[in-house]
Amino acid sequence: MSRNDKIDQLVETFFSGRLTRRNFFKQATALGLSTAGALAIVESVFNNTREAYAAQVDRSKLSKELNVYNWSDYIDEATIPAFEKEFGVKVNYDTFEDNESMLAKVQSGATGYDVVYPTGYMVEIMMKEKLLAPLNHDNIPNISGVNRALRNPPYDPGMKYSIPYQWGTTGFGYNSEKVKGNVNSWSVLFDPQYKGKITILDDMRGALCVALKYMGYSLNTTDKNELMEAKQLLMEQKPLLKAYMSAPVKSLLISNEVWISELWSGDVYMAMEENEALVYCIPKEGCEVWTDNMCILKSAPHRYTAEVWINYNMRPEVSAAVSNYVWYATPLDTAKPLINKEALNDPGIYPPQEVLDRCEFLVDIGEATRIYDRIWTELKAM
Ligand code: N2P
Repeated sequence: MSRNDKIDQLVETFFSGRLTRRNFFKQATALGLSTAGALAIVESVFNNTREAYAAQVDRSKLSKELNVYNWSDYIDEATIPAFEKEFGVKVNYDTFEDNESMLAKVQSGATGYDVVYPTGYMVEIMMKEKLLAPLNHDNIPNISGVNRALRNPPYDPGMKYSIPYQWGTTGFGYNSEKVKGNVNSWSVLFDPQYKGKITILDDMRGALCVALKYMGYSLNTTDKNELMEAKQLLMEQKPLLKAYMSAPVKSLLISNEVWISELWSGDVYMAMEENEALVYCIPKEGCEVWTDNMCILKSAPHRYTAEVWINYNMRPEVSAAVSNYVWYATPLDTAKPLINKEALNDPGIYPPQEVLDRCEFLVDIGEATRIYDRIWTELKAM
């Protein structure tokens, strides 16, 4: 094989996700390429694919508008304006704070939403409820960039109804100037000396996770006794809490009003940009690891445009810009070369395997949802 063929093969292997960035550069060097040379090749592949993707869109089939329903603080500032400009589609963008309220809104009907962003276990629930439309992969060629480990999630093997958007973990953020000692356990969220300075996610599964993992149980348990123990623990904890609070807690962490918050990795990193004392912790007992996904509702009025939107969001530079802005991890191998080094090398954002091994994905807990619901309602009413 000629050197050029070898380089072609190397680039192809890299873009199919079968090679880490590091090994790509190592092998490129072995083939006599400089780092700059290897980068230039990567960039030219991006440019070619960018043009190819753009050419594939049948503009006559695009709708004038698209209705997107995503988590708050979960997109780059340029994502929407650049899409609107390139395709001439107006994006109506709404946000939510947790899976259950998103589901309730969708179930209430007539939302007009096209694209929604459920977490893995919620994809499973929405599939069972027949709320999602199958995706036409022909219109989403960038799907080839999805990391191999994420292509066949148990809730939707083959990504028939969902495509990973970003992934991360749900540990906690804390203020290292106020919370002293070796902080590495959920136990600080139950420590009376931090009374009034602690928050838990305002989210049924998220709140139960804290107690279940702290006690060494699975965060998917359906065992009544374990759930009652978790409830007891959360009831004892409630007087220590400032509030159950999700995304909005970032401003309280930044102003030092709250010192310890169960929160999603990237949201903690966003707060860290404004307050250097903040640290993100994946507790030693483990926590939730998740993917959030792009899905199209069965009731979507603009299915084709929705697929074009999803494909656009999977362009390497678009996905990487989101990750670089919100500090979550990209599921796309094709986007990884464009991710900030600082983030890529941060074990809080891209945790090593031995840390991920302590974490669990949420799954739909079926009938037991009623027990969770009841516990959550009681806790909130306390
Ligand atoms: C984005 C929140 C991500 C949510 N701000 C966790 N699934």
